[in-house]
Amino acid sequence: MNRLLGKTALITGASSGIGRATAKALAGMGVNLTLLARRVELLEQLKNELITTYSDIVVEIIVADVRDKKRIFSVLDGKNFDILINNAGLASGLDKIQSGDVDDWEKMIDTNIKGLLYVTKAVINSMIDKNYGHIINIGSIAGHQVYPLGNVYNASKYGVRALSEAMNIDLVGTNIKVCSIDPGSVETEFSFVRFHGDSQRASNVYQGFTPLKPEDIADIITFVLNSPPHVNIQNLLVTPTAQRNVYVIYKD
Ligand code: NDP
Ligand code: 8X3
Repeated sequence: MNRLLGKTALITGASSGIGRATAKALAGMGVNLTLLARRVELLEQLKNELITTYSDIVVEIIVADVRDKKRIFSVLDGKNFDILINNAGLASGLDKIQSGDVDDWEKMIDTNIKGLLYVTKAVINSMIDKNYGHIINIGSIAGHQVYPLGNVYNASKYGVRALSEAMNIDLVGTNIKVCSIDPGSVETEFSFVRFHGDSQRASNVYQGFTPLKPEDIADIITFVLNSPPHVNIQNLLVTPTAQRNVYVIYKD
């Protein structure tokens, strides 16, 4: 049964990776989409692809940085969504605290935590008004276990998991559901961004095992969103079969 036909969804970080794959999956379910990210060309390319393939949906793009509080509240003012996918996020650097770059820390905290909060705050009250909505926060296995050099990224994703739990408590008594989907290793631009554009170092991360594909997470997001109204899936930890926790990855 398709419970998503005709719904409206805002996806942050829709220009690549998990967000892009989720846009495609939800378009296939007949969901009208608002795609938000900073890279306009990638958003336009995706929009064109989606409206060519699925003539029955409406696709809008919003070019914005989730860290820009003023712009986020202004571009989302008056908008009304059934679904919010808080996916925009990044790791920047992999260092000890004593050698870490403060600019990297700010990027991660401002995007992964504060950006998620701004976007949520901007749309949650219209969900409450109509007593309907589903919020998916993309956390990480890094929000379940700290790993060497992960420090601030770990903290940001522990924060996302805490906020998902908190939102569920705050929304008790409403029909709005909240789920934190926490992936292990997914092959996207994530490591390229973490290593500041070092493509060799990024591709090494995924050597010797089969990582998750962004489409795997998009399928899971679609399943969670399509659950019956009385079912609230609150947290899913999803790893490649070769990965059993943040440290234990079987590599050939
Ligand atoms: P990608 O780098 O492929 O995608 C990240 C997306 O976030 C891009 O669309 C990027 O768009 C957007 N984004 C980043 N910063 C901002 C910002 N300041 N404002 C608006 N959009 C922004 O990586 P993934 O698809 O892997 O990452 C998606 C989420 O999944 C992240 O939250 C990440 O932490 C999480 N995750 C990833 C895992 C992995 O192994 N890949 C594992 C666990 C969690 P643009 O640059 O155009 O703004
Ligand atoms: C991304 C997965 O293990 O690189 O959140 O932190 S990990």
